[in-house]
Amino acid sequence: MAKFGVEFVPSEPYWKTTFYAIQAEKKGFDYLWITDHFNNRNVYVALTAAALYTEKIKLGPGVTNPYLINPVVTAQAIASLNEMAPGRAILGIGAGDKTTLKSTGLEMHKPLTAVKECVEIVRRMTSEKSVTFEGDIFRTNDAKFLFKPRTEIPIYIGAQGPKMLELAGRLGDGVLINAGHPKDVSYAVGRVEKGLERSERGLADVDVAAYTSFSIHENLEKATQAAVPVVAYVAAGSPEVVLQRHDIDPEKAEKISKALRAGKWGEAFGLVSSRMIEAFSVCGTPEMCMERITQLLKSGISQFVVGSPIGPNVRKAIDLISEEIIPHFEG
Ligand code: F42
Repeated sequence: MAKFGVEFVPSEPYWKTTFYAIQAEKKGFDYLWITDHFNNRNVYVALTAAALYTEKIKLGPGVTNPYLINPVVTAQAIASLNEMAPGRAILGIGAGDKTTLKSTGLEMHKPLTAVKECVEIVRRMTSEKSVTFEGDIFRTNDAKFLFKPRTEIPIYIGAQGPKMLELAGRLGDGVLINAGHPKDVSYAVGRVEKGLERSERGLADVDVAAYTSFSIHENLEKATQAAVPVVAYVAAGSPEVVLQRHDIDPEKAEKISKALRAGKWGEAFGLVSSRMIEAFSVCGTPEMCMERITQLLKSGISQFVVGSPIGPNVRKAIDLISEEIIPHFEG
């Protein structure tokens, strides 16, 4: 049985994200992920509001990073959330978005090491009385909480590059793969499996999530129009190897990137091709989305996350997913 997650970007007022969270829980979603970028609303405030108005959905940042937020503060925040929503907190950690980090003056120094040390510090802070840690990047000296955290908070690693995917397999309770095409997801699952070998675990021991750009509507054209802006950003930011995997001309992606940087939205969005939509989103009518999810499940995922934009109208899209998609994959 597939698990379903939903991702919200806290770019809208808190009451709206909370409303969507309540709706998602009622409509059968198992996981709620909120993205973390300093230039949007604060992720833990959004999660706290959602926690107060929900009862069973699991919820957490998808994903925070060790550069902007020190691991002990991440441990404190997630332990506090887990007190407010007992046993429901989940934690997504990744390297962080390069562009946003740059604008804060932070360098993404040794991302693999930073993520690995962050995972260890969070795990130890939420399970041990006092933590002394000597890492390459982080250190703690007899760090302890003055409250007792509930333990066992699952940690998911947000990963794209081959080494980070392996690290996720080696260390994570789960992995958030930022892709929605079977070619990318199969590749990623292969790397996760490599990491799993080193931890003497198998694929069934971790929750492998496809964290997708998703857009659903009964009318294909409307679903596609909603997906275009997100796909423009993904295409512009994709490494050449990924563009090649989908037969996308890197020059075209570079043109989109240039237009986005210049704020020429019309030009950028006009350059998005149907091949890019197919490669970088799960988009279309309920039947089309169902077919893609079936393929992704065959690639080895255990959780399917519907991410931004979700559809031309988020509330209606959540209804449509719960009526047409989730029941199809239950049981
Ligand atoms: N980023 C955010 O800032 N906010 C979000 O809400 C968010 C959500 C999200 C969800 C799922 C997901 O998969 C990613 C998400 N991201 C989000 C993006 C995430 O933070 C990363 O930017 C993204 O996953 C890309 O990182 P990556 O996993 O591809 O790792 C990068 C940094 C990388 O270069 N990886 C290489 C690899 O092969 O995996 C490793 C490079 C390497 O080996 N580095 C060495 C080391 O020790 O780290 C040393 C290099 C040196 O400095 O000498």
